[in-house]
Amino acid sequence: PLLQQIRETIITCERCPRLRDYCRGIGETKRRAYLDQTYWSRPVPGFGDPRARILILGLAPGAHGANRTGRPFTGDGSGDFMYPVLHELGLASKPRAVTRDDGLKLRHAWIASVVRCAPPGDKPLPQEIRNCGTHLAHEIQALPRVRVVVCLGKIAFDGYMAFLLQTGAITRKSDYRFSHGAEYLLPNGLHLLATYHPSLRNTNTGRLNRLMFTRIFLRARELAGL
Ligand code: DU
Repeated sequence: PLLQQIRETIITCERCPRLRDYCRGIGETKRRAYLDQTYWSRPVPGFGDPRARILILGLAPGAHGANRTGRPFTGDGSGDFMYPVLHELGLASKPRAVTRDDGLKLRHAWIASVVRCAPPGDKPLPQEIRNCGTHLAHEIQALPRVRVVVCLGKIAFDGYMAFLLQTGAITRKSDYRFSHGAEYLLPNGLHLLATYHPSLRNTNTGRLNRLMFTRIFLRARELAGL
């Protein structure tokens, strides 16, 4: 009920006019392969297991991924890389995420992003990250069992650091530096893990391969006591 309420609040959010205009615009022009589809084009709530111990945090919805389907990492190359790994480790019920009603379920995990609207050039403004922080705060408050946060990519990591600073959970961002495999224990007891982002730009070039990504989630499971 609480998570359902938060979901509604996120979906109907209009706090960032620039992002709302941009997302609606994407849904009007579309990508050729998806011309027959109605894009979600609204802010994207997190999804997963309400008892999640692992929070997986991206930066923002993909323009033709989550902004199209309405569920994080669903229907784009990043999700096609990530979900098979989550499935292999028992964190997802299926290896593929296609639509928001494909029946996929997460176990022990919740997937969300620092910003809930697709931003132009994948670059949200600092004010937009601050605006969106309340949505993340609400979801985290409603997920009391989370012990580990996995940040997908440097921009998500920096965004989460900005969020932690804003909420007073940390006092200095400079104590936390992004690198693939970086691991921190936050003052509030949460473990923080960083990985390269599973975007095609990283996975097609071999900067991030499946084994590297799998190892991050093996560690997340371990830190979560799973
Ligand atoms: O049917 P429901 O329990 O209200 O789930 C709603 C939503 O959450 C659906 O997208 C499945 C997902 N979910 C999940 O991924 N893992 C769970 O353990 C429970 C629900």
